Amino acid sequence: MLTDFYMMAQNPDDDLGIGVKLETRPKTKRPPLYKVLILNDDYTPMEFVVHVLERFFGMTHAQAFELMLTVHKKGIAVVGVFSYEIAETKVALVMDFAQRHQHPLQCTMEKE
Ligand code: TYC
Repeated sequence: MLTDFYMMAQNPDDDLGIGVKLETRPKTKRPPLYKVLILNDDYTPMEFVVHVLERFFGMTHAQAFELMLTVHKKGIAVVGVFSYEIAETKVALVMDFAQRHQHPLQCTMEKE
């Protein structure tokens, strides 16, 4: 919703067709959002994925179990939408946690 006002010369004879743009308010763009996705694999235990979703994405056990099953069946799912910094941190935390437990679970992010 942009509203720009143009002030033209007062005397129509002086009007050279050059408008002076007056900003009504500063332009502020909302920062882009990023989807955090979790991918299926054949080896990570289902309970581990459920635990990850509870621990890092604040889901209840029921929500986490349902989303884990969605990923298991469909291959991929969005687990949340965040600012760049939060998404990056969540991905790093999940990847580190999975690696430390020697599971091949993959977590990634993409611009919305
Ligand atoms: N497919 C895994 C299994 O059968 C479970 C799983 C679900 C793994 C979701 C990763 O993101 C995942 N043990």
